[in-house]
Amino acid sequence: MREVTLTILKPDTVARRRVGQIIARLEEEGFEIVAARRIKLSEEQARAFYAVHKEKPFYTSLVAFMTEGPVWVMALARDNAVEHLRKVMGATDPAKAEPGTIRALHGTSIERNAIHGSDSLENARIEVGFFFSAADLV
Ligand code: 3AN
Repeated sequence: MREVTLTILKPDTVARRRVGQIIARLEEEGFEIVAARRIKLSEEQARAFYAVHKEKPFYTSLVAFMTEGPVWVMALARDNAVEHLRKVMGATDPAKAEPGTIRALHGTSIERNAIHGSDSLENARIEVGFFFSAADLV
């Protein structure tokens, strides 16, 4: 089934000029970029986006990292998009991610792990809606 999921190319990816390489990989994997925007998350946006983690010890640091510089937010379409993106991203900790995955290739720590991907279809709908309106998804 064709699904739309949300990815964020995180501040580490933008700062290290890895955006092009990662977009090329996503297109090779069959994703269509149906919306994309470069933004700098406000602290309020980052806190809201990661609200599920607000009790975690890494929450404050995560919000600081996600707001330290610009990111690319993108809506990606493909069959089975949610699960396939998670597979291509690899595990949260780049040191434990399968070789060849985006996090293994481009992540540098469990926090600075290059890319975000929605973890369920329900969350994908919420997260795409966080950044894009229906009219943006062309
Ligand atoms: P994923 O992004 O693989 O779904 P989550 O949802 O558990 O992982 O975590 C959200 C983000 O929080 C991660 N992408 C990473 O940047 C950061 N994070 C997760 N676990 C840790 C941790 N133990 N220490 C620091 N940062 C973490």
